[in-house]
Formats: sequence, C-alpha cells, structure tokens
Amino acid sequence: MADEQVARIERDGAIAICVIDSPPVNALGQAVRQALVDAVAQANADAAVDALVIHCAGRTYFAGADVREFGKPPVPPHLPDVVNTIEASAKPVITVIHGSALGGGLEVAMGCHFRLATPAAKMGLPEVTLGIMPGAGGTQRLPRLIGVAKALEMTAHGAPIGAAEAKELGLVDAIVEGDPLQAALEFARTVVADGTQPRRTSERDDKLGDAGNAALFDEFLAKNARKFRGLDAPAAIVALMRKTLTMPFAEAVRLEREGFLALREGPQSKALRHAFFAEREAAKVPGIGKDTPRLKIEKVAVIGAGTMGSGIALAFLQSGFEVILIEVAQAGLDRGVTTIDKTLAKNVAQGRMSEDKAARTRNALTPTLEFEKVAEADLVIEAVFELMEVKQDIFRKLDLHARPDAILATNTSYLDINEIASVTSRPQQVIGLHFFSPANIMKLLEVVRTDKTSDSVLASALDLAKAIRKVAVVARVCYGFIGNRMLSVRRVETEALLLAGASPYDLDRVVEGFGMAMGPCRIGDLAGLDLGWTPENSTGNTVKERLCEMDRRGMKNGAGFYDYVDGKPQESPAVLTMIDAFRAEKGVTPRSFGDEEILQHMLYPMMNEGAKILEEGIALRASDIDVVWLFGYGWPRWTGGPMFLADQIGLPAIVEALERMGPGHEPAALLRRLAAEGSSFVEYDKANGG
Ligand code: T1G
Repeated sequence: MADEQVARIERDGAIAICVIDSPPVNALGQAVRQALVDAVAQANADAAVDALVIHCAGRTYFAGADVREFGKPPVPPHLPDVVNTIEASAKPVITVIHGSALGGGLEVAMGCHFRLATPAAKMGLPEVTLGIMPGAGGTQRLPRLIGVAKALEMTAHGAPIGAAEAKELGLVDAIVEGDPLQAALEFARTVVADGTQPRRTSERDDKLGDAGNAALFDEFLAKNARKFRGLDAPAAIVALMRKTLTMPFAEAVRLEREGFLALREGPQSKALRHAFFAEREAAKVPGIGKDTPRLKIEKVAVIGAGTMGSGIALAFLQSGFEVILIEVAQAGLDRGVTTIDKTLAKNVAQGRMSEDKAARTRNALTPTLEFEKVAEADLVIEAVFELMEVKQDIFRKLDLHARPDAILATNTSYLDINEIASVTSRPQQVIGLHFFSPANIMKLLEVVRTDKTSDSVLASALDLAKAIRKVAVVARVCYGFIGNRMLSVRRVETEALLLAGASPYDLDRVVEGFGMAMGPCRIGDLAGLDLGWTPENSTGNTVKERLCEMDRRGMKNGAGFYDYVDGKPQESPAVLTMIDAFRAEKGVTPRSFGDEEILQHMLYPMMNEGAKILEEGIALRASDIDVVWLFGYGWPRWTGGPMFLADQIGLPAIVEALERMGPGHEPAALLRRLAAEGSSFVEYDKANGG
C-alpha cells in the first residue's frame, strides 16, 4: 500500500475519489505512483463504485515525475505502467487539473478518460527542458488528443499552454469554475448517469492524420535548427514522433521509453537537471527565512535614465511597481522616457502587452529632475556613471533626502559597495542590485550584500527579485562580484591570446561553437570597447585600447574588432594588420592556436576564478556561480554552467591544463584540493549546505 501521507481515498456516493497530497508540487514519486495504482484497483474491485475521480490537493496538479529520483535506479510501479493502468480501468476515470499539469503529470491526465481544468490551469510536456523526452506515453497520447503538429510543437519546445487553448485543442473536455473537486464529481455523476463508457486516448486515431507526413517533421526541425542548436533532446523527440506515430501504440511507447531512458542517462540531461535545481537553490540564503522581516516595496526611485536606468525602470514598471525616474538634465531624462515609451509600444505591437496594460504601465512612471522626490520611494536604485566619486556623491545626497527606512541600492557592476555605503549614516540599508543589460530582459540579478547589509534588507531584495521575475544570486563584495569578476579573467585571457597569435575571429568562433551566444570580441564590440577609456588615460597596452585609439569603439560607432555593415559583423583586415603590428612592437612572435587550446584558455581560467570566488565566500555555492552564467551571460544551459562543466571535465584535468598555461594561471587552492581528493564542486556544495 502507498504511504498514507501522500494519498487518501474518499467517496461521494458511487464516485470514488483519489486525493493525492504530496507537497510541494505532487511530484509523481514512488509513493504517489503506488497510490494511483491502488486507487484504480480499489475502484474497479468495489461494486458500489461507478467511477473514479483523481484529484490533487495543494497548489498544483502533478508537476511531473519526481526529478530527484532520476539519478537513482527506477522503482516500480513505473510511470508508463501507472498511466496504462489508469487508462485500462473498466470504470470511467475523471481528473481535474489546477495549477500545472506538467510532464508525467499531463501524461497521467491523458491516461484518464475525461479531463477538466480550472481557468488558470496550465498543461505541458517540459521534459525537453530537462534534456529528456516524455517517458510515459506523452509523445503518443498528446497527438491523439490535439493533432500531430501542435503536439510536436508542445513536446519539442516544452512550453505549456493555458486551459482555454487546451479546451479548444481537445486536450481537456471542459473548463470548470469554482471548486475543482466538486466540478469533477458533478462531471463524473453525469458520465455515470449517461452510461458513457471509458474513452481511452491510446485507442483514438482520428487526429493522427499527419502521422505519416514526414515533411511536417522535417520542416519543423529545419525551422527550429537555430533554437535546437547543440541540444540532443529536441531532435530525438522529433525523430521519435516521426518514426512511431504510425506504429501500434504499445510498440511506440516502448520506443519512447527507450528514448527517454537514453536521454536521461546522457550528459545534457544531467546538466539541465542541475540547472533546474541550481536556480532554486540560489534563492535559499542561510539566515534568511520566512520569519525575516521584510520592507514593503511599492514605489521605486531610479537615479539615472541612461541605458541601465531606463532598463531598470522598465523592469519594475512591467511588474506593476510605481517608478520615479530621476535625471539631472532634461535631455537625459527625455532620452530615458523615450526608450521606455518605445519598448512599451514594441511590446504592444508584438502582442506581448495590451494597449491598456501599456497605458497603465506608462502612467506608473514619474520622470523628474527633482532629486528630492526620492523621499517618496521605498527603494532607491542608482544607475549613474561607473565612477566611485559620482556614486558616493549620490549616496551622500540619498542619506539626506531618502526616507530613513528606504533601501538604498546601487547598480554598480564592479565597484566596492562597502565603500559606497560608508558615506551614509545607514550602511545597513545599502545593497547592490546588479542588473544585466538589457535590464528589463536579462533574468539575472546579482544581489550584493555588504559587510553591513541587514538581513531584512537582503530578504526584501530577494523577494523583490521574484516580484520582478528575476533570478537572484547573492554575492559578497569584490571587484566584479561573481559574473563580471570571471568575465574580467576571460578578458585578460583574450588579450593574452591575441598578443600570442590567436585571431579575434577564431576566439569568437570557438566560444560561439561551444554554445555561448557571443564570443569575447563580439561581446566587447556590443558593450563598447571604450567603457572607462579616454584618449587621455589610454595606455595603448592592449588590443582593445589600440582599437579605441583607432576610434573603433565597437558596434556603437560601426567598427570595433569587426566592421559593422548594416549591423552585421564582418572580419576586418585592418584589425588583423594592427594586431600584427602590435605583436611586433611587443616583440612577440605569433604562434597558432588549435580550437581545443583556445577553448581551454577561454573556459578554465574562469572556472579557476570561480573556485577563488567560492573559497573567498563571495558566492555561497558553486551552483550559484553556474546560475550567474546561465542567466546573465548566455552560458549554454545544456552544459550546466562553468562549475558543473568543470566537474564533468574532471578537476585534475583542469589543474593540469592551468599549470601548462603557465604564469598567471596558478590553480586556486580549493580547486587543487578538490582535484587531489577526487572530489567535485557538486560535492563541495553538498558538504557546505549548498
Ligand atoms: N520533481 C521534484 N521536485 C520538483 C519538481 C519535480 N518535477 N518540480 C518542482 N519541484 C520542487 C522544486 O525543486 C522546489 O523545491 C519546489 O518543488 C517548488 O518548485 C515521465 C520524466 C511545477 C511550475 O519539468 O516547472 O515528468 O526548492 O520553486 O515556481 O515524462 O516547479 O522548495 O525544495 O519551481 O511554483 C517534468 C518542473 C518532469 C516541472 C512550480 N516536470 N517544475 O513552480 O515552484 S520530467 C517539470 C516546475 C517528467 C515524464 C518525465 C515548477 C512548477 P524546493 P518551484 P513554482
């Protein structure tokens, strides 16, 4: 019998009810699977029962298989067998979906004979986001319910659909208002009264018209080639469905199960599962609990209406906050407001936002030149020029004008926030909220706690991150915190390789081939090569400065490492000539670099810096460092992040490679220790409560 804690069987007249209650998301762990099998057996053995309702208590319907079981040997009853048992029931099985029916959860629902959904319910097969494919009949039952094309799209992309669309497609029979269980009971009584027989999805083929249409699958794959680049699961799903939808159901699900098991054991799924849990672990900060007092934040003042300031303002506006946008000059303020207006208009034009919502969002913005308006704000974020003196001047004024309980945040990318806080009388109210450009789009938010940031301010910032749909990672103060500190290491490495003989275009090709959205030189052009550079302070000691001296400042003025023709990057012979001359001037005889050697130089020093960030306590976990790179810099998610990838490569191999790279690449003490112990960053996190 199943563990009583996850399920209970109730009766309502001749309707049996299997209530699953397994917080937090009714994941289909072994006890839940057993409970479902038992419930079907009991209902069919009891002559007094005419139908069975499967209902989930708590905040959501089954959220899928229990992903925490994946690394362990599968324990029966296996989910495909559970779904088949439900479907084979001689008595009608009705289920009602609230919250999310995802993966195995939707597969269970599709094994039922009738499906209901609440208006806000969502349904999907997100297995592909975990590097696997459905393993309990999803690739076979979904097309039978909604047709091949839509099922292919839902399964290969993994995005959920809402209840209304599900009803329209035929995935659910009805949308029910009010109490879901009562609605399901009423539906069940009608099924019984009408004598409606169980309707088994696996026996339906009326929507499989496109099953043999190979072109549909091939066109889908071609259309999504860029999106699926580097990923195993989407292509495997398309191939599996292309091959099996014309087969007998039993043979098809057998092949599906084989495909699921093969992907589950693969490196990409392990990495994607790591990423899934790492994101959730990052939100857990020792010492910050539900009982930590929070500050109410409704009105936000943003100081500086430049690229970052207007992006930050948008991030809050789009999440329903009131925003006061403060500038020192009208022209700057107007530019910021124009950026915001243009973005809102674009959201409306692209159907991402209604006119009404855009208008309400815009009305929540108060642009002003009056610094004193910070007094109205619960939170103030400065996003002004990246110079310590400028930021300290702002914080001195904030100390005078902001409310005593207001949170004072800086968006600095690199600077010492302890030093910024030191000019105020309230350092405990000061925190770093480091957004990533474009701030209204990039998911990562580095929440930087100073030596004096109070728990209450930190807890409020973490809640705020959730409220504006950001993924927060807590960092301590150091130059560049987590992400930019590691990026700086790669920037140094890039310059060293260029000087030693590597082409900027090879560096980008190798890093983009690894899966990063952009290589180091393209990133430099995008961000602007002249950040912090002036002709007066130029040393001419790096390729980047030489480019600035050539007035090649990056995309912003049409030329950097690349020439930009209609916005498209083109390799520049002039740049290669300059670099050759630069090497000669430095007395360096250039040598060639193979792709693998380039990649090791681009990755390993960053992993090494991550180990230093960890041992210095700047980051709480190695997995937090992965989250920073996954959500802030477009690191290929299917590798899990720099620290997870380092584990997969093997720490001893990384130590050896760093030693081969010579001076400036000394392995971090923690990296050496873990390598020597045959350990890993994952083990380090487990041992340190990560
Ligand atoms: N297994 C185990 N734990 C899970 C889980 C799952 N499937 N989903 C969530 N959790 C944990 C999560 O780690 C967190 O734990 C807590 O629940 C709350 O999650 C055979 C094989 C359902 C939309 O991919 O998308 O089925 O941190 O913070 O924001 O074909 O969780 O509190 O300790 O995300 O309200 C397919 C994954 C599995 C769905 C809720 N299913 N989950 O979001 O809460 S593969 C999925 C989600 C599969 C079958 C295949 C979301 C959510 P803790 P949360 P949320």
